[in-house]
Amino acid sequence: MKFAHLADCHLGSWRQEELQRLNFQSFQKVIERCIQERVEFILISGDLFDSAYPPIEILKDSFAEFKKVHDAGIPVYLIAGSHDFSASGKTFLDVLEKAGFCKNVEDWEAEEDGRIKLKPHLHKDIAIYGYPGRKSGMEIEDLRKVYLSEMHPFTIFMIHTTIKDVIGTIPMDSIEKQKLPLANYYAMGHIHQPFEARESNSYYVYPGPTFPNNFQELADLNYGSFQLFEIQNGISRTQSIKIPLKEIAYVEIEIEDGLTATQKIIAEFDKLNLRDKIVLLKLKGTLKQGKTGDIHFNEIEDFVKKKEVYSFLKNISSIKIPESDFSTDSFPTENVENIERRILGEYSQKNPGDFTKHLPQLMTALSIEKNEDERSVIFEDRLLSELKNILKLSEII
Ligand SMILES: [Mn+2]
Repeated sequence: MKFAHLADCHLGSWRQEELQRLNFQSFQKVIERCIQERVEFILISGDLFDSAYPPIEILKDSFAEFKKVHDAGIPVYLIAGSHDFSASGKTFLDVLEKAGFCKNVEDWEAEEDGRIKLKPHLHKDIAIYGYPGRKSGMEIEDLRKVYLSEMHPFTIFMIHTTIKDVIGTIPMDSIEKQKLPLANYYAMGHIHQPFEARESNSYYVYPGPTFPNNFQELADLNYGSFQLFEIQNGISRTQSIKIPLKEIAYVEIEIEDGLTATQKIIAEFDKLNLRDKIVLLKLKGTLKQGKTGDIHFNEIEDFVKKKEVYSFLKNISSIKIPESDFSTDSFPTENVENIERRILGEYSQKNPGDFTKHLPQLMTALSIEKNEDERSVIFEDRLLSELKNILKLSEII
């Protein structure tokens, strides 16, 4: 018995066209490899798409890949992640399932005593259970109440969440793996980093994203990956498979002067062979003179283009400016999500009440955009049903 486990494909996530393409190619390679390896089935542990309503182009290409898997006779079992989840329960994963290209294995029942009973999907004598991810780690509370309805010779539990072992000391919501119901293989997603642990008869696996999703992940992981699991003559083993596509050139430069930084960076790049590589420029240091605005990034971009780079990304978030010079046009050192979370936290403290707990979900729901070609009524319906769900209103005018 052999199966493949992937997660966090985030199809449609990159803004840069060439990285978007690479993200998809990496997914294609994974699918190709799964077919070559003649796996018995494929597990996708959430965040297949970067949003619940991916762009048409991405859908078109994704469906073509799922068709290949389908024609090869390989079933795909999946759950929604924190990105392709929607409170209304309507996502493109449903469309994929209706087309017969996958089976969403989330199946549960809330019981009167507050416990959540999961029901398996059976693949021969293998039981596959699944519980979806939620925005902002909201699935963690639920997972503490979850139990599996039946015992099977081999049990797989698909979840999109954070287990404590993987984050170490980082203060972040997580669940202890001992709190999860007993299974043989925990097919996990959400943490964008390959991770594998074995304890007696259980494997805990994060396969890592099928392609890195941002500057830092490109720097840390270089490539995408997925996991293969095999049992042969009673012996089980797992293997992380890397998908190398383009070489990464990570260049860290310390600058002190915004006015001369452009030349310094270009001189540094001039020494390197950057051809067909993904170039990651990380700037750090404290500016004693000039501003980050004085760095001519367009000049730098023109230069690396001449060196035929595949893609060029920069990160200036580690540059410090002396405090006296601090002005509002400086760059943000904190990401938007963190700022929002902090402001919401402060607001909730000043305004205690039941409503505030809905705010993070409401903000996410209200940030959805009308799709191109989507009729306004349908968009409104989609929006309202999300809101109704969050606020648990059965009637809304
Ligand atoms: Mn993810």
